[in-house]
Amino acid sequence: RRLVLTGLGATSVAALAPGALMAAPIKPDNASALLIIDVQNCFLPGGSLAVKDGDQVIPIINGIAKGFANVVLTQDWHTPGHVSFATSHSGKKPFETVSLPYGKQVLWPEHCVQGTEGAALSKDLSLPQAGLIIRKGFNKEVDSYSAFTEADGKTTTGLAAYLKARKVKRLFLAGLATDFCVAWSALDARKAGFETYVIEDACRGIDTQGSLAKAWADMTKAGVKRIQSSDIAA
Ligand code: VGL
Ligand code: ZN
Repeated sequence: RRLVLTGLGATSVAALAPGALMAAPIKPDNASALLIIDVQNCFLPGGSLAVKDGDQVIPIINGIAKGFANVVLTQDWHTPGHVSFATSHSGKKPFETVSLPYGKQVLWPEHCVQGTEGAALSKDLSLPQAGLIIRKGFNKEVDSYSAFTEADGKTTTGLAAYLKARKVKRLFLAGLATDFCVAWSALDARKAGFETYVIEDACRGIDTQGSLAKAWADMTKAGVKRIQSSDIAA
């Protein structure tokens, strides 16, 4: 037997109840956590590694966070002379790459140096319930885009164990930058077994040498769910 589906024309779609074709909103529960990546002055307009429109994520993040009991933030936290800085490699300019023992490293302008104003979290974030701030990239010879594992692929920050101890199963990510610290954190969240959502409009990317498209392709392949802040129940 054949099942024949008749097409729904534009008129009949419009006649459906409002919202009938929309997925149910996602409601954060006690097993959900919001992970806010690197909303620090260096990545905001005027900062040394400013992400275009990076400040636009702040009101979106503040809004979403109201629905989450569990909130964790990260802070990029480099030593002076960090290996990820172009100034640490003679003859190299920002956005060029070098080969390091753990692989290819993009070189950046100096940013998020420990204890500086540039490394501070934005004062416009409103996340009073946040329970943990995880610092990363403090090993001078190893970068750490990911909130979970340093770029050597093995040194853990302890974040997965913390979240598991707190019975978190679902992670929602937002912040800066989509194609580096957000993407690497989301990929590691999948590796650690979390159901993982990246809230696209609550992130902004750097997009150097095709990095933004590649990041989304890698995340999609790894089962990361790409959502918008409007998909989360208010
Ligand atoms: C980041 C480049 C260098 C990020 C951190 O937060 O995405 N990007 N350090
Ligand atoms: Zn960094």
